[in-house]
Amino acid sequence: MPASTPAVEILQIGPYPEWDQQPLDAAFTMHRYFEADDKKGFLAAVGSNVRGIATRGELGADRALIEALPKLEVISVYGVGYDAVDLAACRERGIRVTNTPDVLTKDVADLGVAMMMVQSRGMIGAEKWVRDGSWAARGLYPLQKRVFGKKAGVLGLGRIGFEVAKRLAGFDMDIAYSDVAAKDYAPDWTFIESPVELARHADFLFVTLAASAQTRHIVGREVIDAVGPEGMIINISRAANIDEDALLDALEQGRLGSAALDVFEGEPKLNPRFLALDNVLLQPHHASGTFETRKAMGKLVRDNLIAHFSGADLLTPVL
Ligand code: 8YV
Repeated sequence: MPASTPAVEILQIGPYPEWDQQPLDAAFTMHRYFEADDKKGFLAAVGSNVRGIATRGELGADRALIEALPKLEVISVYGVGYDAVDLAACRERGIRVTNTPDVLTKDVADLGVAMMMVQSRGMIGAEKWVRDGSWAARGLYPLQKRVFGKKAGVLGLGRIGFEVAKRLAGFDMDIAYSDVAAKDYAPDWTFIESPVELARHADFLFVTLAASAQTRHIVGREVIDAVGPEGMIINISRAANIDEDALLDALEQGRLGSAALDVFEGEPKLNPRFLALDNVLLQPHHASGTFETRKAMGKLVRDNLIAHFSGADLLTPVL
């Protein structure tokens, strides 16, 4: 495989770390869409020669963008989720799509479990309690909720859900999961088909589903109420899997105990109602955000593009 194909023009939808940007710039002619103030004008100027898109999971590529690129052949996603890429538009034109599965699975699971621990044990408030002198002035920090031995529900036992459940087993939890069918690789965990029934079982409900039109708002009012005032919902998938208004209502009214969220509708802006709540832990969509994983993701984005333009098999094709 040639190490560089600088004549190939790629539209870059979002920024990458320097260690990814440099090799991309060496291998291709990169057009930085995210830096253009006038996006339409930018596309009009460079779009006709663009043969590839390098994007990020949450940014994807919509139909309008795809249609503005008549020579587009491949979209390489920096992320496992490709829900923001218009796959129908890609299929119509035979455009290939790649993502970065596997390399991020364990980091994402780690963060989900860490969010459960931090929120359940009140660690953010406890840290403040130490720093602002409350410990000395006001005494002992209020007691918090136990994690070990509780009931967990994993909604979506794919790669990430499986790693979450494996970790929860280390906390002696009673683990159940929901998916389209029972998984033979999960003989020790209980299959509960209905998300509402799973939520009823769970003290901690992990949302680990790949997002699609079918899973939109799968966690709606009924599921949220089934988790209930003592329970917690942890979302490390996509915001669209949860009905955010229903979640906010339940958190505000105490119908749901708490939530720990890494993803938000309209991120990086988020609904200001979240900021007024103290029963929610907010993270800036960084479940895959470790040096090790992001380097592996960047390499896969690059290697998929290089494979495509040198006629080799794609490493991690979606389409
Ligand atoms: C990344 C993600 O944070 O894998 C995904 O689908 O959303 C995340 O890993 C994101 O794609 C980086 O921009």
